[in-house]
Amino acid sequence: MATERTLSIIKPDAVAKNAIGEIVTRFEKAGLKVVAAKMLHLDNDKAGGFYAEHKERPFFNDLVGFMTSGPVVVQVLEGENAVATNRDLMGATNPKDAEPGTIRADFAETIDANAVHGSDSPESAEREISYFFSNDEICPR
Ligand code: RTP
Ligand code: MG
Repeated sequence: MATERTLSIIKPDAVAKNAIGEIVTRFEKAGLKVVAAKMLHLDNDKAGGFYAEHKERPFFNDLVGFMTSGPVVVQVLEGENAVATNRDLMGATNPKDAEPGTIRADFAETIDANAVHGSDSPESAEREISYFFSNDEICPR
């Protein structure tokens, strides 16, 4: 299996809960390495552009409002099967449906404020990584 990269965002609710470290620990314990990281306070254009695929959905404005409500931590995670590994660690979109022990089950209460984002395919990962990081901001190790 080839090494893969995925984009993770620790969302404003989890940052506000002071859970950055606990969430990163889960990535590291699962064998994912942080190869790029930055903290940002997204504006409407940056958050809306990131979630452009959901532009026509009824929840789009709430999603952008939430993602701009406070700082986020954006990271590139690298490892075997990184996209699927991260999605498994995250749990279902709605924390009420998330398996016990997943990040969303443990740190989130609602579908709107659900603690983390993770790329949903290797193709999305490539696009999302370049949306936030230039090549010289990524440090393979
Ligand atoms: P994400 O992109 O943030 O990792 O979440 P996801 O793949 O699990 O879910 P996605 O379908 O991409 O939706 C993006 C975010 O929009 C909000 N959402 N609300 N009210 C709703 O029915 C609804 N559906 C999605 C969630 O906050 C979700 O994380
Ligand atoms: Mg998604």
